[in-house]
Amino acid sequence: MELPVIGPLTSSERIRRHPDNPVLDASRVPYPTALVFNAGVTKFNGKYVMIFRNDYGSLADETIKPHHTTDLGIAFSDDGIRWEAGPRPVFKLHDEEVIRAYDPRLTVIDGRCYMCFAVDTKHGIRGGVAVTDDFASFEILSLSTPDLRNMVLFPERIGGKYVRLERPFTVYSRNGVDRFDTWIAESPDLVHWGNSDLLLAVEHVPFANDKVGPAAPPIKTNKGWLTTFHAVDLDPSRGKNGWEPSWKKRYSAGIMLLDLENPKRIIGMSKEPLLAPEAPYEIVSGFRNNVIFPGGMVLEKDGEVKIYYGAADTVECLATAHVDDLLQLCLEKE
Ligand code: BMA
Repeated sequence: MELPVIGPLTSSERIRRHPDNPVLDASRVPYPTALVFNAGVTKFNGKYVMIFRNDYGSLADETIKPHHTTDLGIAFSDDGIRWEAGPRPVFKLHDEEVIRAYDPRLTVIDGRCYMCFAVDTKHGIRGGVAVTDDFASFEILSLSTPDLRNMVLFPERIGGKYVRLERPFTVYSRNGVDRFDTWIAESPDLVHWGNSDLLLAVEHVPFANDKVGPAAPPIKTNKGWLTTFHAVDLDPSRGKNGWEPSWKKRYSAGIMLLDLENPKRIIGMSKEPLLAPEAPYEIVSGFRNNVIFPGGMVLEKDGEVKIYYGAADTVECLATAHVDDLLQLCLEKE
């Protein structure tokens, strides 16, 4: 299959990277870690909470490479900008069958904090949903069949059902290559998931040629559910770009608006990336450069939206925009 080449990409003018970026990195975590990124962030009982992916492998030791040794750490903040990491990781899955859990996404529903996460197992990648009230103990409610990941929950039931976005890995039916799309599913109890539908396909997004999937969990606005997505383009001519021998992908963030009552309906989507890799911490000296992966979105009372994102699979960053500007991006015609 011929890959359409996606040229240079730039970020929207409606969003600003925070001057304190990265807001969290390995140097500010009080235990050994190599990469701190792809965090889920929410507000819970008046505090900002972040659960981040902690890849603690060593670059020097081939047997414990980062991206292979992962647990989840926690950080708290009073203002969403200055973060303090907790003394130890809070979540880890690893046994004979399970390799690791990663890429947490947090959503508060009816006063409880739910966490979606990906699980690499020896028999495929599974999507998990857990719940916690204290960020110390987590009850796992469900694990999907493989291959599925990047699940995010909506912050309330819609038509009586819990709803999530997800990204199955449809390798066989998509000619054996990455061509992964965003799907939407619902559940009566967060355990049984079904009524699945395709929501957003790669070919609908002008800045993707490889995969599009959920990013941060949606936020509610008076015009609809506002949600980011990750959009990946692959260029086989790209070579070494980071610490790995070869990295040919670029991850950007897009934004779209879904109908409040029927989130299977996309009201609008920006045809341009919201955030494309441009800042030094996104494009140089990372594990995988050119990766932006939002995992948390907080709507403040004054209309500011904080978007937290992993940069270069190495650090955690923050960008801000006004909610009206984000809605306009989704609604304006080209
Ligand atoms: C995916 C996942 C993400 C990561 C991305 C870019 O396969 O591992 O966690 O951010 O690749 O490396």
